[in-house]
Amino acid sequence: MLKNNGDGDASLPHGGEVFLALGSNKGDRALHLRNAVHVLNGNGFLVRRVSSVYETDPVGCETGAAPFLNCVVRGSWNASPETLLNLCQTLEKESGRDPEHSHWVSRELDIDIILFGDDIIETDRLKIPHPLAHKRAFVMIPLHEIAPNVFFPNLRLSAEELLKALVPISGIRLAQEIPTLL
Ligand code: PH2
Ligand code: MG
Ligand code: MG
Repeated sequence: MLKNNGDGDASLPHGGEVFLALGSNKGDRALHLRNAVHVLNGNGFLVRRVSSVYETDPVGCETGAAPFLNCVVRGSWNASPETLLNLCQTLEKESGRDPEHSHWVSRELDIDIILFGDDIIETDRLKIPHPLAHKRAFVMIPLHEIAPNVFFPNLRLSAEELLKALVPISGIRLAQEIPTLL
């Protein structure tokens, strides 16, 4: 069986590689992302790699929404995807995000689980691989930057192959003024 273990820990049941997409378009965007990386790392999510930070035009948000900062974080997690989701949601709330938010409005912090090893999960709370990830340049460009060969088990394609299918790409640029988050 194919394992998304890249240079991760193959002894973990899910192949060891978890990818999170982080986004912020409200408040001190860089601070929200930086804080999220550090708090994740201190709470059982071993951060191995963080992509560059990209500034991206909002997709599908309210009119006049500010641009996002987006990045992708690669790491390992040795508990269930549900407990990782709980941690992500706690972090989102702690950063000031309105818990009643709709999916498509501006937010201080959004953390989406993109890939959880080779797992395919479809529950009310969790859909992994994230069902829209492969259509979003603000996910696929940073993902491809740090893991071009990572495999989407549902689509049976790599990040590289999926990114190629996304052209033309617009509304995304390197956020030059943001120092690396790790
Ligand atoms: N997240 C959304 C909706 N739209 N647009 C950009 N550019 N970046 C995001 O992270 C983003 C978005 C819902 O999660
Ligand atoms: Mg999201
Ligand atoms: Mg989300």
